[in-house]
Amino acid sequence: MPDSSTAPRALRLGVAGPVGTGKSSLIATVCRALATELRLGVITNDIYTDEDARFLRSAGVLDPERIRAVETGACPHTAIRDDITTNLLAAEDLERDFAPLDVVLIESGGDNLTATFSPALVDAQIFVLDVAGGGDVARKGGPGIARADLLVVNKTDLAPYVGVDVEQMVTDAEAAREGRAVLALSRHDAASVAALRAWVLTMLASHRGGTHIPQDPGPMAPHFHADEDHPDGGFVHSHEHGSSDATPVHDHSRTPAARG
Ligand SMILES: Nc1nc2c(ncn2[C@@H]2O[C@H](COP(=O)(O)OP(=O)(O)OP(=O)(O)O)[C@@H](O)[C@H]2O)c(=O)[nH]1
Ligand SMILES: [Mg+2]
Repeated sequence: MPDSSTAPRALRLGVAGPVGTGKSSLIATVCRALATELRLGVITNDIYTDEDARFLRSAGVLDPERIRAVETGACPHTAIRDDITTNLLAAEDLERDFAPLDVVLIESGGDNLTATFSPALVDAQIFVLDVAGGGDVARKGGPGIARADLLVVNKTDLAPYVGVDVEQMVTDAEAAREGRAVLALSRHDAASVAALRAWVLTMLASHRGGTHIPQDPGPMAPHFHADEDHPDGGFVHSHEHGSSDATPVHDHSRTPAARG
């Protein structure tokens, strides 16, 4: 591994995916696998609480002070894609307070299939699905499934209980991703944890070597936000990005409730 003292800054690695697919657990697994050889930090994003940060602190996988919570107060993608200021400041604070860090893992609040990180916030991103969400999810597409740097099909140990064919799910995911990496993972399967660890180390080496170029998985589709303060009870909200770090354009056009 190259000397990290010459690295410009830590690799910022985003972890996104639907609610409950195992993002916090994956981060705990990465910390457990790498905390003795790498200097790590973690930032969690929750809408209303610091639940994920508390879970990770209690998992005892990292010095609790290296785990910081950002309370987004809004739907999670807002803070990881549209206005990344709070997360960027949290990452910079963490990197300064514990300099030098090798990797900062940033967990998105659990959202739906559409939320991805801005490449202005993270250098690389993992999108997490789980078998319990159904074997067909990998075929449903979306920017994270199609173009995250790594797609994880998580909780493979549960596959027999939910009637999912993991191999088929991985094959479907690979087809949706045009050859980008897919990893079937279970925290109970040591070989899969070793593969995840190896992927992180390879990404870190590419980041340090300057050969990894952060990719934008793409914008999300216009979608509905429930908002009880709004007279119509909700609004449609679209995100248009001319470039990765351009000022986002928001279209909060009022509309009767229609789920997206
Ligand atoms: N069987 C099994 N359960 C897992 C695995 N990974 C995570 N879980 C469980 O899945 C549930 C959700 O895990 P979390 O890590 O909290 O998921 P998350 O994506 O961070 O959830 P949110 O932050 O709320 O969106 C917990 O009960 C975990 O114990 C796994 O590999 N196998
Ligand atoms: Mg979590």
